[in-house]
Amino acid sequence: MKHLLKLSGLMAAFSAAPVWAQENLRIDGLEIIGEPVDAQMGFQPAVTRVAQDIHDLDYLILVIITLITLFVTALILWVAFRYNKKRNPTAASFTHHTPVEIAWTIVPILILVLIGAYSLPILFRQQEIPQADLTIKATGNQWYWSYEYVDDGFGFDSYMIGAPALGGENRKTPEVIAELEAAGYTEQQFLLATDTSVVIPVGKTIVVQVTGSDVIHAWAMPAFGVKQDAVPGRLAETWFKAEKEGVYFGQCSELCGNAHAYMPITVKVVSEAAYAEWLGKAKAEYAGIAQPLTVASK
Ligand SMILES: [Cu+2]
Repeated sequence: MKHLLKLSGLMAAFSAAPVWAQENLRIDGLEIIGEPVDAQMGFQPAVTRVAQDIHDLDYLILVIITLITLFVTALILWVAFRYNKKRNPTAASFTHHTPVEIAWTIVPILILVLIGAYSLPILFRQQEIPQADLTIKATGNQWYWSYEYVDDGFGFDSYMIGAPALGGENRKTPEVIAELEAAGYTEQQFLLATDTSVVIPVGKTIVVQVTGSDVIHAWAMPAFGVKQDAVPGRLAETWFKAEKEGVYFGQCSELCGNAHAYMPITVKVVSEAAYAEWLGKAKAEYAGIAQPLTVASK
């Protein structure tokens, strides 16, 4: 019910004020880096060590599976041509070949050990949460994200610009485009850009505590190599250290209901000075606003 009230309030706000109230918290001049592009073949650019690790692991495994596929295809072709009925009318009748059987057991084990030797350290690096410079709590709701800057005692909700975009029609109306532009985006970023964004300083370790308030959501940011389920009643942690200033887009990545596609995530990675300035304004802007959940201070 609380969410419905919030949603109806938000819709009223949209119709009443096309220019978003967040304008004074805008950070201009940031390059949009983390977004999908037309005809994209690979991943979004990696701006954290973890994301780079994931790309490297993907490349390693791509090489391995390509070699295996070529090898198996060559074997099939060799057998089909060399041992077909015309070229090899009398088929061999043996059923076992011990050296070959040992080889096809040992070689896959070695391949798996090789993959494990690369993937396990990467997995540990993702899962071992370092000391945080900044802790943010992200709560998934149907269908928006709430953020709490737990060190600084404020929080805010983050809705897609143009939400709710349900109904199967193109909801990229002129009003929504105007809102996107007022917030510093283009219509290309419809379905990705949010009214408020998570703002973080560049090169700092950010720990994100992730939970859900109603159903399971997932907080995912491709350019950071981060994807963490938001499970009601549980507090999960993930972390990243973004090395490049810019705007990055992510999506809820756990099917959470009919507006699942309309709860994107926008993160702005900014210089330390710009972050300090934003933090001052954000504290003033959000002071006194009812917090989505109790704020724990460190
Ligand atoms: Cu979802």
